Amino acid sequence: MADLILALDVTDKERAVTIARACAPHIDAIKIGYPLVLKAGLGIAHDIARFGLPLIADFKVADIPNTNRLIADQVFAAGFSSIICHAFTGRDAVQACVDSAHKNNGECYVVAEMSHPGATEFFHGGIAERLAQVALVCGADGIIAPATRPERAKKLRAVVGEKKIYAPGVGAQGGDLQAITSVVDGIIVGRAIYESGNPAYAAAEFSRHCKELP
Ligand code: NUP
Repeated sequence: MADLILALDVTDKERAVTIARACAPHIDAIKIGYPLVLKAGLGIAHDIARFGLPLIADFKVADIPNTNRLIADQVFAAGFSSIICHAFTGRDAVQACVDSAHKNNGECYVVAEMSHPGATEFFHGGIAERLAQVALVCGADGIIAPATRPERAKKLRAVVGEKKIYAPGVGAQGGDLQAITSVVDGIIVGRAIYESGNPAYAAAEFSRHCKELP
């Protein structure tokens, strides 16, 4: 049993709203990031938030603490409920995001390991585990771990215990839904939903699998 989070990376505003509306009954949260916000503006957050789902800002924030705080404050003022940040910047920088999130009754998720093939270049060899530790020490609400490597998500589960793990990489990136769903708290799916001929149907199918599995 895992949540289904739609990664809404379409860049056309009207299309984004149409897909969000159609998928809303079948999903648990919507994640938007640079592709949509850079095209449609930050105000898109309000347009999407009206569907009543938690809205995750995937800006992978990675700056000095003061700038992280300024970014995070804008994200929450715009109507987002969560923010994703990087942790290689160090504890103080992550803490700034976590503090802004909690001050705004929101959540902060820390990237522990990314899902693409090149992520093994720097995230392996103990680094992802250390980044997950930073998430714990800073009181973050959870981490991002790769659906493309369920065995790595399991290793990171051992580090973060009951903190939430959200996993992107199912569908277009080749991750196996069955293998990851029992390990994490939510799967993040983009193209396999929004590029399908029928996004609402695709979302409903992913959701059915997410909720069926133990
Ligand atoms: O490690 C990560 N991998 C990843 O794909 C961390 C992410 N935040 N993402 C995001 O998840 C990525 O930017 C995209 O928004 C979504 C996956 O989309 P798709 O591959 O299902 O289309």
